[in-house]
Amino acid sequence: MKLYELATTPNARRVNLFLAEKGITVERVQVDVRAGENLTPEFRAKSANGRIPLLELDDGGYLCESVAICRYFDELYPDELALFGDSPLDRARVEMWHRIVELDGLIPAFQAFRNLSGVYRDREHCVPAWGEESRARLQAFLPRLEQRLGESDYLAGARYSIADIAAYVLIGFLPRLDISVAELPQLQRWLDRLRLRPALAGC
Ligand SMILES: N[C@@H](CCC(=O)N[C@@H](CS)C(=O)NCC(=O)O)C(=O)O
Repeated sequence: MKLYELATTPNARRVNLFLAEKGITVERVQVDVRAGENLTPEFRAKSANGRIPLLELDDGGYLCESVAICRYFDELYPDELALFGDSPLDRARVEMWHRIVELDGLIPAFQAFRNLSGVYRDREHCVPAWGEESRARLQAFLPRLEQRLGESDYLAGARYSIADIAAYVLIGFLPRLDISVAELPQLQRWLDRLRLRPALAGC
C-alpha cells in the first residue's frame, strides 16, 4: 500500500498519528496540495474527493477520507488499543465525540483558515465573512471541549481514542487562526496526558 499525503496538513496528521499509535508503517508519497498537485486529472482519477490523504491499495484500488483510511487499518490490524472503541456503547461514544469534534471543531477550523487565508483561492471562491463566522463558531465550541475534559480523562471516556486524535489535531491547528487555549486548564491537563504517549512525541 502507498499513502499519498502532505505530512504537515491536518488531515494527513490524523492518519499519521493513528498509524503511529498502532505501530504501522506504510510507504508515503508527498503531494504538494498547496501547489495544486492534487488538481491534475491523474490525481483526481484516483481520489474520490480530489484531496489527500489518499491510500493506494495493493489491488490497485484507492481510499480517500482520513477516517475511512484509519478505520481500514484498524480492521486490518486489530489490537488492544481499540481506537474506535471496544464494546457497542464504547464504539458509539467514540463515534459521538469524534463527530462532535469533526463537525463543530475541525470543519469550522478548516473553513475559517481556507476563507480567511485564501490559501486555495486558485480553486475556490473565498468568502472572508464566512471565515470570520467559522472562526467565531470554533471559539464557541472550545468551552464545550473544556467542560467535557473536566468530566472525563479522554473525550469518549476512560480510554484514549480516535476522538482524542481528532481533537489533538484541532488544537494543533489553532495557532494558524490566532486562537489560544492557554486559559483552558482541563484542556491543558488533557494535553499534558497526551504528550506522554510515545506516538505523539514530537508531533
Ligand atoms: N474530509 C477529508 C478532508 C481532506 C482535505 O481537506 N485534505 C486537504 C489537506 S488537509 C487537501 O487535500 N486540500 C487540498 C485542496 O483542498 O485542494 C479527510 O478527512 O480526509
